[in-house]
Amino acid sequence: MNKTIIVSNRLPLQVSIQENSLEIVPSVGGLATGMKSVHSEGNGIWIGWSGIPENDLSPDLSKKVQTKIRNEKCVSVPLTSQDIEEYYEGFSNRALWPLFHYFMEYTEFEQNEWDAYKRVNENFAKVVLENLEDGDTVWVHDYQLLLLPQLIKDQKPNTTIGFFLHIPFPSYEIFRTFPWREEILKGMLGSDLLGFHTYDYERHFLSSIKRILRLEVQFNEINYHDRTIKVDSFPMGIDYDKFYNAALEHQKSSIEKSDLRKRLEEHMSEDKKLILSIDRMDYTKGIPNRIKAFEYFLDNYPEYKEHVRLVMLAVPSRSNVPQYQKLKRETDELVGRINGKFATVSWTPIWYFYRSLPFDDLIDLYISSDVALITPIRDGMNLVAKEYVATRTNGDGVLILSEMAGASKEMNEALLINPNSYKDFAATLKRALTMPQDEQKTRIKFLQKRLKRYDVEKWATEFFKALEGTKKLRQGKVTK
Ligand code: GDG
Repeated sequence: MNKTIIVSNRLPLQVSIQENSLEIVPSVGGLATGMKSVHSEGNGIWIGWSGIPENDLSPDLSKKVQTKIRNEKCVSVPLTSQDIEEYYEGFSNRALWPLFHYFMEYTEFEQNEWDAYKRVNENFAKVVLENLEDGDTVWVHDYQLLLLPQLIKDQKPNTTIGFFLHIPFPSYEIFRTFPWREEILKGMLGSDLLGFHTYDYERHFLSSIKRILRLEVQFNEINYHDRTIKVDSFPMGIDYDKFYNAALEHQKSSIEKSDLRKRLEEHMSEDKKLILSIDRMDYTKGIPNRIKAFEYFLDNYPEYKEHVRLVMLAVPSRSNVPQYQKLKRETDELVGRINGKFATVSWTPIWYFYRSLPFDDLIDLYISSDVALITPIRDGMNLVAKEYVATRTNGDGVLILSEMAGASKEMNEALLINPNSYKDFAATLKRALTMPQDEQKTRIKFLQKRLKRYDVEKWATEFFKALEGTKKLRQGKVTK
């Protein structure tokens, strides 16, 4: 029986090793949820890194980890600390991530890191090939594995391969600066279907294909080595019911409120509003911009002093990469400076949490906020914006969303802003804080309807259906 192999940098599980115990906990993130039906069907498997460097494990322990992971229908790709340093923190996060998000000034092109990127993609290919049988389908995820599709196709040309990019694909003018641009594009072209969050990313990719590789592109199909490769956009959704139902549950009067919720509610009244922002601590998310724009707002609309509070959750991320350390320092300083400038004995304008919170706290934050401020400088999609909307079970709440987030393309009823214009930002925040309930409800209703219909499971099945469609196309060609 044919199976599906999902491949991503990290496996959807957490491995924890204590002195005598080895524990594996499946993660419940968006991707894992979306892939559930694909992964659990038949003898499907998921291939990726376990999160533990191989050199930290004795051969015996490594075997035990592998067996336990196998029980979860996963196979781990062994990576050493050096691989992680050069391939993940290095090439993936110091070259590809900033370049694809238009942060040219942060981009570092190091030959040894490119070599490591190739080596690790080959390691992934080896593990995939060991587990691959004729007729299987492979679905590869994200920018850490751009070379993998071609590495598989070279060895097993009949395999159906799909690739989905979770971050933006930049315009040709940006992408052309990349020293290994041909190799990256050819790596991706090992796929039969390439998926992006938005039509714009798809368009940018096709433009690079035409101008760098000089390949023929017809509408959304590329002719390459006698093959036809399909390119399409599949905007990723969320597990809508999970967020909506969790919010309903938290609002039941029979449920004991958490301390966080009680503290948040102390600040809620007719004339006091909570503004929420949640992101990974990443320079693409526009955190310093947001704080400075909030300062501009308080300076220009002083009547809101003591009446609004920004609750800002920044989740630690990639803290070994220098630019992320710099961002953390800058954020700490800005929050300190602005709280120092405006605070009174009874009011602190910014509540800043630098940590990851449990799911239930996240729901409490979502349901307790009057406005969500999601203002990345550049973002592939942004699922937080969608989760906020899903939890508004009473139909109220206002989403302010950056035009630079992929999500803005399908969330027109949000208040869309350019995050670089403080003036626009402040005027929009004022508009959100004074928006009549009826208007809030109309906007949220439209947004919810769309998010419920196109949830993460639908996203995965649509991609998979299109991928299976390419298989039929190829088989048709062979029998003709
Ligand atoms: C990449 C792309 C694209 C956040 N804090 C906590 C927490 N979260 C969860 C949120 C949300 C997820 O993390 C973040 O997803 P985003 O989409 O906002 O951002 P990235 O991590 O940058 O993801 C992005 C995505 O891939 C999917 O393709 O949308 O553009 O950059 O689900 O809820 N969860 C918990 N505690 C926290 O403190 N439990």
